[in-house]
Amino acid sequence: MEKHHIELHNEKLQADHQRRFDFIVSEYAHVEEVISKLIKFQLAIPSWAIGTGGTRFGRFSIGGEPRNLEEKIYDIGLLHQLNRASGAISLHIPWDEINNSHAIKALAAHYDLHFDAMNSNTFQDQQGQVYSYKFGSLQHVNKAVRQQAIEHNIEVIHQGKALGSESLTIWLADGSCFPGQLNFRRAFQNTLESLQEIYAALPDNWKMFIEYKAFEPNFYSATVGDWGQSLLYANKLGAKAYTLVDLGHHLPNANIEQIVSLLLMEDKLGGFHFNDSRYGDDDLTAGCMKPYQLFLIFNELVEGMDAKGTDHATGLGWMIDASHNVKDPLEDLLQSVEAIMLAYTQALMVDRHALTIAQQENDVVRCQEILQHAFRTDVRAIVQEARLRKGGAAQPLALYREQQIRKKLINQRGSKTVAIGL
Ligand SMILES: [Mn+2]
Repeated sequence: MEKHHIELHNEKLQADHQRRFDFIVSEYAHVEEVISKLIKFQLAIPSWAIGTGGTRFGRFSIGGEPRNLEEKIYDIGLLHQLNRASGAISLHIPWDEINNSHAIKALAAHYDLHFDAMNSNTFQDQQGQVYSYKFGSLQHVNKAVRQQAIEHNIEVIHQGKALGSESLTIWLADGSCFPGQLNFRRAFQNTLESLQEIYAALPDNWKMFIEYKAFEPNFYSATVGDWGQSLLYANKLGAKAYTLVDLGHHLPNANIEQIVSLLLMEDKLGGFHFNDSRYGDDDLTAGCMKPYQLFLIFNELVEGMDAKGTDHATGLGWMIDASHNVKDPLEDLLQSVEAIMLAYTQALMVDRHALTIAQQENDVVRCQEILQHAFRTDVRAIVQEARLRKGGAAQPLALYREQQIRKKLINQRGSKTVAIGL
């Protein structure tokens, strides 16, 4: 998008914004401090989120979807230009085909994007693959299958190194569908041994993220099924291994904010996947169902990171992991980023000193008042001000629609394109 479109859009909305921003500044003393943190905070967009997702029942293309990695980078660059908070891309191998890593790296840099965690895939069989992952990959009873999955992960590290990525996320579909199918202990030990071989290939400055998920595609046991199992692997592997929390990967009503707090205490929270859900791994837009939970999670993230002196922007890997069937994926991502920035801002505005005193005094009512006061504060003008100072659009979604971006993408790429991925 040309710069003057953003400038014109911002000029039109400036007076209205200034009035709302001045009001919040008059109410809160620390707005500038909050803005300086928002300016640095960036979310990674996964390459698979910019096409329409599907379900096992079908997929409905919106048209104009990216046909290759270059077009995915272009789309994420556009998001970043609009909100200046989507400055990273997370690739998935083999869904993303990297033919020339030098050129890909240069293209991303042109859009001010860097490469976040690399994602491996041993949950599907690829064409020409020797062994099948039908009964698992890193856990498999046959060492040859495990070896194939180990080598794939090491190959993903090599590809990531060439792009300047510094982390590998491993999510396994491994587990069992029926009682008796697996020896749980042997499956764990096989998985651990396989992870150890991958860990040995990690460069010194890299992190390994072990993502857990309670169920699906296996429905009886998952070999990395919860944060306890992930933490067991991470502790046994070493200092470069961390647990990754995906909001949709828990059993219903799990207290995710408590999980986050304890993982931070143990220096073992490595990364985060944002999405929202009502039932399971629904992969809906962040904050669309349970915005209060998102705020409570951010409240623990901020409290836990500050207790350790962790830099909010760089201490953890922040990524959106959502993909569904019915919205324009770029509009959906603009909504997710906005929801995350709002929850983060509200968490930054919690009166932490007052909360500590109220906790010490067992003043339960006051504790709730303090949290809900922050949650009920309209912080949209603060997020908008941070975005404007970074050169973004006052209202990214409104400008995206004004400029009829989807229509232009369909004209360029066609109405029947389907992005590679799920
Ligand atoms: Mn995930």
